[in-house]
Formats: sequence, structure tokens, C-alpha cells
Amino acid sequence: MTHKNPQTREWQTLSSDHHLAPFSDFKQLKEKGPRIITHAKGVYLWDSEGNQILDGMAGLWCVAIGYGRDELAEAASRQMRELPYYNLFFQTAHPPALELSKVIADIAPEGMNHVFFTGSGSEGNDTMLRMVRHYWAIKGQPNKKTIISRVNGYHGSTVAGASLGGMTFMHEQGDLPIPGIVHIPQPYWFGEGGDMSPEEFGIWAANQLEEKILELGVDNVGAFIAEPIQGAGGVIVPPDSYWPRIKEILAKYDILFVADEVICGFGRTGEWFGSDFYDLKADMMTIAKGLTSGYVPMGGLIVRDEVVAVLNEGGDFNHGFTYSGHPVAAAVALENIRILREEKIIQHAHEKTAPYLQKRLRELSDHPLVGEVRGVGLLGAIELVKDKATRARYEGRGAGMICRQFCFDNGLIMRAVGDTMIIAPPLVISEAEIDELVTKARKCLDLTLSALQG
Ligand code: PXG
Repeated sequence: MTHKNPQTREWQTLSSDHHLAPFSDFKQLKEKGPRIITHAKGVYLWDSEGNQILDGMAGLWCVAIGYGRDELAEAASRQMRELPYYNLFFQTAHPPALELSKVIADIAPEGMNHVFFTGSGSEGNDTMLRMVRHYWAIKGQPNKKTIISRVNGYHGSTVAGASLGGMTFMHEQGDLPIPGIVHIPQPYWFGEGGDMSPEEFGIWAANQLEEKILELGVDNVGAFIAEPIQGAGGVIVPPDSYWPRIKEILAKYDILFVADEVICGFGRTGEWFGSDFYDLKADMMTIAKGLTSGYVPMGGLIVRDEVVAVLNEGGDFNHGFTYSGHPVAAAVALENIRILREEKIIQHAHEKTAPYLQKRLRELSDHPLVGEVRGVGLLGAIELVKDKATRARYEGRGAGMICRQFCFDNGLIMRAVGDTMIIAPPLVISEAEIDELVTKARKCLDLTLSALQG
């Protein structure tokens, strides 16, 4: 491939000689070379070849306030000069982590007033698994160990995170899941609902939770974990019947409920948390991504008061990370949340841009390649099909990957999960930028259809 900028080749050589990239085919990437992203502003990225790209994925679902906010850089720089590092172990603490825990308690649902900080969402879910088991052990029920999760859920890439997740292609590498984690079917009507109506299928999928609890015995089940809307699995918005039925089941059995808010949290649905959107009463919520808008790494686990009351009786919780509550990350998170609040970014998305995005995206439903458009807030999915009526796919043709490449080449980042195209732009995307996103998406759907038929 020829390059306008000779540095592109140099960087690609560094990649091929020295870098092992996440979720990549190392050999293939060596041959092809990565696209080099050099800078960003608002909702736009620029690559080393000078191309401007509309980032329809907010990085990896994280850049809520958009790129290039100097206030976050300044908050980090101030904190680095004041106290670049100290830990929260051994009965010490520092102001940014403490102030952040209070701010998070303010925005979290009622009764969730404590936070355990981690460096990432995966670590948040590892923390969850250990805390759930510790909680039940303190209560004298150490057998309540098993965590129920869902097929095609995503909960991270550490050993516990990948085990909690329901991604078969991850389980296949490294002998996962670890013992004590079981999966129930997902509420993915378009892909798996068959002849059932979405409502019937939602009830069926929710009832799988009750069946699994009864099969395992409630005395052996510690918790159920789920994303309010599955993100990495393909923006799977459950049928309306799903969450109300799950809530009934959770109310009936003495198990904890963990909402993985790593993607849905911090405004993605147009509410602060996906749990607010669906009125879920979680015992624990995993957070990351939008917490710092991705500017620095940080995650955590928000814990309900009643659970904390039990943990308080349990002595030491033997768990934590060097970077739990890192002061620079905490200072950046505080500034990020201040901006989200003071600029009313989530409220504006809720009232204006989210409804606009959902309306404009649904206009793509008339495209011959599109079997369904769905979404909530600033999350969207477009299903690519061969036959709209039967929901049949272009089997084995890689339609999603073809579409993703056309998007890249036409200045738009839209991810492909199989043949589902997904978007999650920064929450600050404007109506004009949404118009640009939808226009580019339609053009790429046209190009994909021609490629599949040609
Ligand atoms: N829970 C959820 C719901 C996530 O989406 C994690 C936990 C783990 O967070 P960390 O910070 O450990 O990555 C995630 C992360 C993708 C993709 O391909 C999604 C994530 C990460 C990497 C890739 O969409 N989500």
C-alpha cells in the first residue's frame, strides 16, 4: 500500500516488529499494518494519512464528552504535580478518590453509596466475583458461589471477566469459563427469537434465569450479572417484556443482582445508568469507560448499602490493585463528571440528540440490506440480512466486515459484530454530525450490497 505520509510506514514497521495488539490476528496485522490514529477533536479522529474520520464508536464506547477537552488534561496535570500517586491500602487515602466516591454516590441510584475502585471494567467484575462470594461466606452461606451470566454477554477479558462473559470464541482459548460460572440464553430476538413474538421471546429468555436457579438450587447461586443492554454482543436491546420478568424472578429468590454498567453507565442510554433506564435495583454496578470518558483508565464497583453493611462485619476484604482509585484517574473522573453535569450533556442527549439519532437511524430500515434497526439513547444497531422477511443472513460472506471496511474508507467508524453494525458515538454528537453519520452509513450499506451481489 502506498502512503502519503512516510511516517505511516515507519509506525507500521514498529507495530509489526514490536507490538502485540489486543483482539487481533497478529500475523494478519503484520501483513496489513494498522491504521495509525494521531489526533482527535470532538467526535472526529484523524489518521496519519490525514483522513478525517467520524468516530461512531466513541473510541471503544468510552469517550462520552468527546475528544480534546483541555479541562481533563489540566485536571490530570494539576493532580500529577500535587500527588501523582499514592495508594488506598493500609489505612491511607487521598482526596481525589474520596471526593469521587461521594460524587458517584450522588449520581448512582438510591441506596448505592459506596465505591470500590479498580483500573478497568474487567477488574471491576473480578472484584465483583470475589466480593459476592465473600458476602455470602460472611452470611454463613459459603455454598452460594455460582454466578449466572448470559451467552454473548461481555464482562471483560481477565480470566474472571472472560469467564463471566458468554463469548464462545473467548472461552475456547485458555480453558474457560472457570468453575462456578454458568450461562443462560440471551434476549436477542432478532437473531434467536424464531417464530416467537418479541414479547413472548423476552418472557422465555427471562424464564431461563428461574429455570437455572432451580436447576442449581438457590442455595448454590450467589448472583446474576447482566448488562442492561448488551454492548459488545451487538447492542442487544431486550424485548420490553424481559426486564420486568427478570425483576419478578430476582424478587423471588435470595440472590444478588449485578448490573454491568461499563457501557450503559454515564449517559449512554440518555439516563445516568442503564439501571435508571430500566428501573433495575442492582446490588452492585460495574463501571468504567464513561467514568473518565476514556481519557485515563479507571473502573470500579458501586455497592448497595445493605451489602456494605454485611461486608462491614467480615473483617479484611483481601483484594485490591496498585492503581485502585489512582489519584490522577480520580481527578480526571471528577472533572469529566463535572462537565457531564454542568453542561447537562446527558439531559441534552435524552431530550434532543438521542431521539434524533434513533429517528434518523430507523430511516435506514428501508434499505434492502437492513433487516432491523434498533437502539436506545446513543446506542444503535443495524442488522444486515439477505432476506428481510425470514431474517436470513448472507451466510459465510462476511457482510459485516465488508461494511466495516467501506465505513473506514469513507470516513466513518462503525463496528461490526458478525453481521450486526453497531454505533455508540460520543454523547456530545450534534444533529448535523448525526446527519453526516447516517448519510455515510447509507452510502456504505449501498456499497456493501453491491459488493455482496457483484
Ligand atoms: N463490561 C462491559 C459491559 C464491557 O463492555 C468490560 C466489562 C471490560 O472493561 P475493560 O475496561 O476491562 O475493557 C467491557 C469492555 C468491543 C469491546 O469489542 C468492548 C469492551 C472492551 C473491548 C472491546 O466492543 N468492553
